[in-house]
Amino acid sequence: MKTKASSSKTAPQKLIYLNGQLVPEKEAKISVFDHGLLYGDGVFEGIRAYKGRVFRLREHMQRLYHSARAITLDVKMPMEELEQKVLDTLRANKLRDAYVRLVVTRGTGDLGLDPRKCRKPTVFIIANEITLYPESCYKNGLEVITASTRRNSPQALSPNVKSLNYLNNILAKIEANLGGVPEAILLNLEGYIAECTGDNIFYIRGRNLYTPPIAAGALPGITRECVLKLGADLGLSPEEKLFTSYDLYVADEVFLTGTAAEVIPVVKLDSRVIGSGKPGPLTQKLIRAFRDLTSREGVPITPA
Ligand code: PXG
Repeated sequence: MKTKASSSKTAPQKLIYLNGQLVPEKEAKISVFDHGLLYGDGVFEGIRAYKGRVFRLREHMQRLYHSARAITLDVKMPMEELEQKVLDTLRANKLRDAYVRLVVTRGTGDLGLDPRKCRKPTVFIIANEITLYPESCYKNGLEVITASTRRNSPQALSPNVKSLNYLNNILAKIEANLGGVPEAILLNLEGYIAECTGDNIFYIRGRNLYTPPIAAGALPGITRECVLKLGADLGLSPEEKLFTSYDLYVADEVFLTGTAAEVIPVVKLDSRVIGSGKPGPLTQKLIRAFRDLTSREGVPITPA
């Protein structure tokens, strides 16, 4: 009989796309002089595949190329070609339901921070099985806290840029960990709600659906965009507006959105019960609508 250890030894190694080649995980190495590592100088995307289709692939690629353009990082590959590399990586790993991490760094340079020393970008793609929140979190909702760490100023770095600098988010995540909850809300410097460490935030009051504007310090989430549209389809009035903790405390329903979390209810914030203390009916409708969308739409991994 095979033991767990012996079967994992024989398990095939994951193939990583790295600078033009698919290489076994153990050989997928980058230089200690890579500015992605030395300075967080780079951009990334987190993408999902559902049942053999990549959800909103073009939107993720566009956000990546806009992020790169905004920091004058030349990917040196047309977007359509890199899009194919994402599909190639999924195919090579025989994955149909997956989480894809696509990273472009400034590349290898010297110890100074001048990006001109980095002559070509480092591009890698990891396609992995996805670890999700357990289904019980969707049924019962999450508890979250407000972090004391404030969101970086949008005037210092545009929230549109999904950069490799996640220390601001990680500091808030540490607060969530210390508080024993899975997510933390970040306020911006003015005290308005911005977003969570890896998710956007929404609340519902009556038939109104609110989320902070990008200028408040929120990433223009692709799930956020889908939910604004699905909310309107369900007869809600979606609106981007500035709001504070007060609005969440007295909301009917609160939920988070993100590629990993999808649409997930929040039932407790800073130890206060939100709404009925259970996932609200409209949030449940949005969860179903989003799941329906991900099962219907996407770029096939294997062309028909
Ligand atoms: N805000 C931030 C700061 C994010 O990083 C989102 C919102 C949601 O955006 P999308 O496009 O996914 O709907 C993200 C997404 C993780 C993880 O492990 C999540 C993200 C990035 C890195 C890791 O949950 N981000």
